[in-house]
Parts: sequence; structure tokens; C-alpha cells
Amino acid sequence: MSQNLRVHRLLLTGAAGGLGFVLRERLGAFADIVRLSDIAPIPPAATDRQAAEEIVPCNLADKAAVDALVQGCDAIVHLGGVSVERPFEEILEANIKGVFHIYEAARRHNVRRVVFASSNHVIGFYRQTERIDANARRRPDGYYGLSKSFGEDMASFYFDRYGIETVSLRIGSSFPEPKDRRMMSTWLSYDDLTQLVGKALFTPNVGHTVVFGASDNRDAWWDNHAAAHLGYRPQDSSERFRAQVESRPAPAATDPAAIYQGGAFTAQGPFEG
Ligand code: NAI
Ligand code: 15L
Repeated sequence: MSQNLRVHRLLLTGAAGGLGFVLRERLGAFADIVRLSDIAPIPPAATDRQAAEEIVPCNLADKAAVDALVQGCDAIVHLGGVSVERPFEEILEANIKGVFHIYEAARRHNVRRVVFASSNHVIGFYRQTERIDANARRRPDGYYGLSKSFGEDMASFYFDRYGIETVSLRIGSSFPEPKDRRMMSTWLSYDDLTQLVGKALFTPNVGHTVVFGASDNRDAWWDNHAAAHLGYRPQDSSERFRAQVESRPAPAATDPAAIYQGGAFTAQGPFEG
């Protein structure tokens, strides 16, 4: 990534979360100032960073607060929200209202680029034996996956109506290492995630692009040719973890973790009582 690809002020939502913690420092390569936001406490601004940091607490469900949060920002990396399957009412506030508030604020404050943390759970009901690309119809595997599907549609609408460009990252499993056999296919290393975020921020004319966020894993399920213009070239692979992962017992053939791309998420709920 060329050093002259920078914005002045970059907003990172979900900054107190797992990926927010990882990207907090790395986004300094892409911005003069990184504005960090979350509903949860964020450790104080650091002074040894490549970019200056601003901390602005915010509940994404609060439209006025999100409007103030976005004011003065040049681009948004939107990671904030509920990141697992939960009752619909929780997802509604943080993810569905939250993504609407982000785009409305982007429109009002003339932000032209959003990077949206979507998820593989938008297509979680495909089987692990299937290979799909970004044009495959979505098959959300729960309320969480539905909210990410809604977010992708929100991004599409705000591009068509207002010209705000988005790259929706359908992230697989971004952790230090794959935790199980399914993640051997879905794993996204932090370095590859960082590359993707850089491409998503600075590739011109992306309109609304959907890209699968996975490293160069041997048994890949996702074909990224529809996002070839991003020039994403994953440098890591889950292969070096294979022996360690496969030394643990395999799930039964009837276990959703062994059947569906979304794994265990496909079997959660209902959330009654
Ligand atoms: P995380 O759960 O660690 O972080 C999400 C953050 O959002 C949390 O710090 C939480 O406090 C914040 N948040 C929740 N509700 C909020 C609200 N109403 N207002 C403001 N902030 C709120 O999740 P993680 O792993 O860091 O993921 C980041 C994003 O990437 C999420 O949107 C997640 O859905 C998405 N993603 C992550 C994957 C992964 O493998 N880590 C895979 C696919 C998608
Ligand atoms: C996600 O969307 C979640 O945010 C993350 O915690 C993992 O569960 C990941 O998907 C996954 O599918 O492994």
C-alpha cells in the first residue's frame, strides 16, 4: 500500500472489540487521525501511534449521537455492532438501526467511502461442499446474518441513491489462528484483513463491492473474482495450523459445524422465553 494513500480523519466503530483492537494501531497507516468509537470502554488514546487518536463513545442505536460521531470524518470503517447470533431485538438496535444511522450520517456529512464489516453468515446456509461467489443469492443463517445482509443492501442503496461508495467485507473468521476444522476454510489473518481494509478504503470506483474476507486457504469456499478490481492478494494461509487443528476430534458428520459454511450459527435459536 502506497504511503500517500491516506485520509485525514478516519472513523473506526467497534474499536473496543477484537478486530477493533487489532485495527486501531494498523489504521494509522491510512489516516492522520483515527477516531475510535464504541459503546464499551476504549483504552485511553495512545501517544506513540502513527496517527493521532480521538475517542468518542457512542451507542450506534442513538441516531443523534451517530450523527455527531461521523461529523468531520472522511471515511468510515464500520465494525461496531453485535457480532454473534442473538435475539432479534438486540440485533435490531445495534446492527440494523446502527447501520442506518451510519449511512444517514455519512450522507449528511458528505462521507464518500465506507468499509462495512459484513460476515460469512450472510451466506451461512450454503453447504461446505459448495463453491460460491459474491453473486450467489444470500442465505443468511440467523438474525445476525440477516442484519449483515440488510447492511449490504443499505450500502447498495446509498451508492445508487447518493453515490456513497462501500466495500462490504464478508469476513470469514478473523482470529489469531483457526480454532476448528471449519475455520481452516474461513480463516482470515490479521495481516490479510489489514490489506483488505486498505484496498477497500482506497481503490477508486468501487460502487458497492462485496468481497469475501479469507486468507489463501487450501480448501476455500469463496471465489473473489467479482471483487478482482480491489487487487486483494492474500499472503497468509491456514495451512500451517492444519496439523494442530486436525489433532483434535472432528465434529460428527451430522454436526452443522461440518455441514454448513456458517457452521454452528445455523443451529442457534429460537430465542423464546
Ligand atoms: P466484537 O464483538 O469483538 O466487536 C464488536 C464491537 O461492537 C464491540 O466492542 C461492541 O462493544 C461494539 N458494539 C456492540 N453494540 C454496539 C452499539 N450498540 N453501539 C456501539 N458499539 C457497539 O467483534 P469483532 O470480532 O471485533 O468483529 C468486528 C466486526 O466484524 C463485527 O461487525 C462483526 O460482525 C464482523 N465480523 C467479524 C468476524 C471475525 O471473525 N472476527 C467475522 C465476520 C464478521
Ligand atoms: C462472525 O461473523 C463472527 O463475528 C465471529 O465471531 C465468528 O463467529 C465468525 O463469524 C465465524 O463465522 O467464524
